[in-house]
Amino acid sequence: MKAPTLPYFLFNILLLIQSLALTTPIAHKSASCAKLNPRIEWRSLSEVQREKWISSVKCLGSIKHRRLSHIAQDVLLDGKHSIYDDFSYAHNAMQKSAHSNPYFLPWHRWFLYLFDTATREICGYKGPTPYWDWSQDSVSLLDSPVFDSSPSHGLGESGDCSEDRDCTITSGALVAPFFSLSFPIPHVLRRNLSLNTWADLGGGAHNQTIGAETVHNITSSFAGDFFRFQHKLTLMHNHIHNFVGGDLAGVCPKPISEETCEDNDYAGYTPNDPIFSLSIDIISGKILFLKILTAFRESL
Ligand SMILES: [Cu+2]
Repeated sequence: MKAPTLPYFLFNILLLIQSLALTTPIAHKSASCAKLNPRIEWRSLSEVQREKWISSVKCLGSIKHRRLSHIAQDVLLDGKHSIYDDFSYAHNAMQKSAHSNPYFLPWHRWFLYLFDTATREICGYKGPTPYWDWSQDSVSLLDSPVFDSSPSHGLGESGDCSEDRDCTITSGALVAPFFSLSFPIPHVLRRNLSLNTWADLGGGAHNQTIGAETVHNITSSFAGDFFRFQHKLTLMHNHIHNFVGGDLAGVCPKPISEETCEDNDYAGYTPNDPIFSLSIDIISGKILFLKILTAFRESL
């Protein structure tokens, strides 16, 4: 395990992403990349590969550091925050400026690149970069193999939402005390799988709104209108957050009231759930990102 040098620079790097994404000219290189990290859909990974990836995530969560070096007023943190927490912190800090606008795709792509790099350079992960193609599960989302209860290679099922349990997960490899989170307050991972209809997110239950047909409609129906395309794409991705619920939906841990959560802009700690990097990858990652951009460019 190497020294955790990345977190001290991570936040500033993420803040720079917006300007870099749109101001850096695209270099047209003909040379091919020296090394490509394959992206593999979660269900195509072996159990050993899943376990190794989850272990690298837990490794990032186990490395605590004293402070972020360049946060506002140079506030000292209490030494209980981990490298994993840094990613949630950075995402929340960028909640308003990297969402619902053209920065959404490039910023998240870069965010995932940094996260993937951290698993490799800090925690020695050497396997493929996993993603979750949720459109494959749209007919039966609750049965997705992503929600596996295995204590070694499973990401866990829905949480226990009975009174005072706050939808804490009780199965899989990410249960306490093996994985814990710091933002907005210390807590364990929470999930609340739900197929509720979210009319404001485009209508229909979650499992009806993230299928291949929706993906096709979004990529082919808004020729010449980037902003409507952007809007619909954002709505589709919101369905994944809200279907999984809990941390991935930006719901604050119970001791924090909904009002306080909203007033303090705590809703952006969604990378608290490692499913974040799997689910956002279909949008900003190689597969759907290229598919969407290609379809959109061709429609212009
Ligand atoms: Cu985001």
